[in-house]
Amino acid sequence: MNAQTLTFPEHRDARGALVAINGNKDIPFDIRRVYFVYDNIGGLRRGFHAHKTLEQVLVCTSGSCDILLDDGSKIDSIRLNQPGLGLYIGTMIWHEMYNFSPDCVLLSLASQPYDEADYIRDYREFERAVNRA
Ligand code: T46
Repeated sequence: MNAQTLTFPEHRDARGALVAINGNKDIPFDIRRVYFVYDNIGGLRRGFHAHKTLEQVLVCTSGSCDILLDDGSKIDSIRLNQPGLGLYIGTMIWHEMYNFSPDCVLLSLASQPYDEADYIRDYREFERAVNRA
């Protein structure tokens, strides 16, 4: 599957903790956009799409959530629950985010600016595209 977990070192001292994520070093692309989702309603899911060209790394900087990953032939689920744990999601991976804790802040480091044309939001269209590949 074109997705994998990544770990980032935590710099902890008497003041607290710090995690640094360097584009093209700790993650396999240059970071061109950052966004985050928060105030999520625990029972509701987000996502329900795949990206044609966008690569992303998701990190729960606070709280936790689960990410469903589907490449058209295999389904996986990853729990993000530490600021030093990232999830790389490459192209053509259907993903859904769910089980948000009330304090969850889900950060995305993205390889491209926002472009709605890069989204496949219809699951049938996604299946057709990956089965053609
Ligand atoms: C993804 C998952 C993990 C913008 O205006 N700019 C942006 O950069 C983004 C990401 C979104 N938006 C607008 C578009 C919608 O009106 O924010 C609204 C919510 O976006 P969406 O419904 O796509 O949110 P999610 O949580 O379903 O998906 C987001 C990202 O869009 C997506 O790329 O992979 O998080």
